Amino acid sequence: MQRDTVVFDLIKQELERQRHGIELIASENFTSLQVMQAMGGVMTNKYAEGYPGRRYYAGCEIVDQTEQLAIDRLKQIFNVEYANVQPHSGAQANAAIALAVLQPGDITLGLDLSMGGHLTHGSPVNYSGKLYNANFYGVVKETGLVDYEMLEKQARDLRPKLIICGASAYSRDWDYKRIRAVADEVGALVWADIAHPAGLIAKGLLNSPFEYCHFVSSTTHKTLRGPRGGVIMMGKDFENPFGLKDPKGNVRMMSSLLDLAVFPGIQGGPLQHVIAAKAIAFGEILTDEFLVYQQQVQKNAQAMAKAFVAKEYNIISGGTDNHLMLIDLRNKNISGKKAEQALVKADITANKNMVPFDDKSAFITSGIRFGVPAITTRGLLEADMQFVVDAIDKVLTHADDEAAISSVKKQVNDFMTQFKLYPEL
Ligand code: DSN
Repeated sequence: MQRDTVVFDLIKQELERQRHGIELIASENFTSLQVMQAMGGVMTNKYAEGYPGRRYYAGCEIVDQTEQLAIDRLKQIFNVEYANVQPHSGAQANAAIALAVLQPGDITLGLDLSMGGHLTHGSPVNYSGKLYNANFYGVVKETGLVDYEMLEKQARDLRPKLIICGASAYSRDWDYKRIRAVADEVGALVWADIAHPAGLIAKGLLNSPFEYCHFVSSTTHKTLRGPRGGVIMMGKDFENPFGLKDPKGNVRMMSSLLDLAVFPGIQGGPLQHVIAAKAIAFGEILTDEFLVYQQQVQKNAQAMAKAFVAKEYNIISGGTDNHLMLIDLRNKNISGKKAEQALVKADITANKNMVPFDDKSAFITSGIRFGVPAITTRGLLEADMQFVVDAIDKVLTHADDEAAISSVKKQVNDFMTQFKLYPEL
């Protein structure tokens, strides 16, 4: 077969884009070379429906070992009893939990998407809002912090079957204990989606949800810095309290119900090349080097937030505990959409984002979200955050000035040459 130079040229262009720019999308990161190599390896050829030791295909002896390694390492990272590493993405992990726990029409309670929540937590445009009776709590307008009183009131009024915590644009830690207390009071199960802060939780830098939340889902490619994918975990397995049944009508332990929900519930063949890459990434997470990385993520986020506040940018909640921050741009007279478009011209990549109580649509938005996991992997330190914030500020205050943006782009490209990315490629 002739080499497809068209596609490989585009892949090369994407590598150059990643090398030259400042990557601030909070959900992105750069995997290690060995994680990428595993994803491009021969395990992509293998069908392995089922789980290690109980597959529907022959020839799974080797992929059984990589999948078991991924499971064992993930359990060790978070000190948990149950892990499923097959979800193809965070959204798939979330769909499997919903399928295992909920019946159509059941009541759920999650953080509103417009307040920092996620599509899969009940948004009307997602299956989670179409199949289930989805309800929401928000954040307090004055503080930007999760409105736990509203959450408790909603829980008592609605008596949901499932309370969902976790967010994609929230810069503070969560009070899982408080959520579990009201869940126990109203007879609800609790699910934490830690897709964003998982790396910080893995290294003990944020509260752990496992003692208080029945289910925990995550992606593996954000702060965990692994391949694109999802996982489901439980601190402790349990016999489900609602008498939930498997497709044959048997009441089962939650671990069995979750496994069945992933396969055959919502997925077919697992991506064994990605699972091998997950196993490698989980091995990396177990090292002390990864602790130093996560500590730097937190330090960089705090340094960046401080530099923005000094320039009178309005960070929701006033700062950050984790790897990201959400900025309300209304006092800067620029929309999130225009800010995103101007920044990308200077090779600074970030995403527009609704802010709590936004008066603009999700396509325009009043806010922008910045995260530091990717630039921290590149090697940027606290002192470098001033350069990054100065560059962003110059672009946002000269958003219609092509010459000014082009001069920032040159500075950005020159600055990033000192931080090597995949020099082997
Ligand atoms: N979790 C979203 C993000 O934070 O970018 C993607 O689904």
